[in-house]
Amino acid sequence: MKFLTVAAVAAGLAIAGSANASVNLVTNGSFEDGLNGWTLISTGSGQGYSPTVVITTDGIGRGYPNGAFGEGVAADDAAGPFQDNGTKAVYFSSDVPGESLTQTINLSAGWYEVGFDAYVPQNGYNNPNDATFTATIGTNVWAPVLLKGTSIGASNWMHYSAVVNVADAQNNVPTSFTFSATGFPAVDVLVDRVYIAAVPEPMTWTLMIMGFGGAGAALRRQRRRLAAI
Ligand SMILES: [Ca+2]
Ligand SMILES: [Ca+2]
Repeated sequence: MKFLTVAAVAAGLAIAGSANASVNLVTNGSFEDGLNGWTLISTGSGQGYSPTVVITTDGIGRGYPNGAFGEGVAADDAAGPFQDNGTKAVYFSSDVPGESLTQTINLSAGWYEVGFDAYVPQNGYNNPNDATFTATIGTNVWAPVLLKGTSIGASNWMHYSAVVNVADAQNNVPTSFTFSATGFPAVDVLVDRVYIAAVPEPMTWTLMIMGFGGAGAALRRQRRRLAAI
């Protein structure tokens, strides 16, 4: 049937041309299965320490550890690949550095797009100190994202991504995403839609190696004004 032939060709082009249609190598990057697939490592304790948890992002306010200290958090609506359409996200709120999520991923030599979405709740945004979120793939360390010092703002899902080259074939490369507080108390952050996907080698644009770029500024929702909790 001619119709089916045309449809197959179109699907092939989409896969070749966009990370959006390739495979997410991260297990449970949507956090819809809680922390399954991830190893959580905490390096802090004491006053201001709160364990990283997975909470529901359905807009309904709940107290920690089931919610973001009373603020209803909307589901991740940032633009970008691998939309999960779910209602779970991981929540980092400790004021004591740091908390990291790690999993090992088989990577062959080549180019990869890595990304995640972040959301700073109003209560966390009102905390006086900044915090960072960053990623490492094997020996590659990305410039940390400042959660309060950038345009992410409060109560807004923002997409971050970068393109990275893995020079040598690596098996079971540890891939880590790390939240670090820079003071007490520090900004909180929710993270969702973590992905790593193979992409074609960049040819003509300035490489963004080891540097995140916010890509959702033009698309972000108008900030909601919520009363401080
Ligand atoms: Ca999710
Ligand atoms: Ca905090």
